[in-house]
Amino acid sequence: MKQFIASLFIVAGLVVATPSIAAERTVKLTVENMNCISCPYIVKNSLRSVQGVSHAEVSYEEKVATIIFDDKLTTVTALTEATAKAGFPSFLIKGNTSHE
Ligand SMILES: [Cu+2]
Repeated sequence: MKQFIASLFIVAGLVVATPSIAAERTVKLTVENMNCISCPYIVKNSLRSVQGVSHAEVSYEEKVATIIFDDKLTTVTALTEATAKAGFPSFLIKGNTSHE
C-alpha cells in the first residue's frame, strides 16, 4: 500500500511537471528529395524561417532534420509544411512528446 501511494505521488508529479517543460521540443524529421549537398542548406533555412524554431540541423547522409522548437509558437505540421514548400516533403520520425 505504501508503494502504491508513493507511485501515485510520482505520477502526480509528472503530470504537474509536464506543462512547464512542454515549451521546448526536439523532433526528428525524415526528409525526402535531398539529392545534392546544397539541399540540406535549403531545408535548414526553410526550418529556421519558421517562428519558434531555435535550432535546426540537417544531415544529408542520414536524410534527417533535427529541430528544436517552442511548441507554444509552432507545430510539427508547420515544420513539415515549411520543408514541403521548399520542395522537400518531410515526416516526423521521433519526438519527445509527453507520452515518451
Ligand atoms: Cu540539392
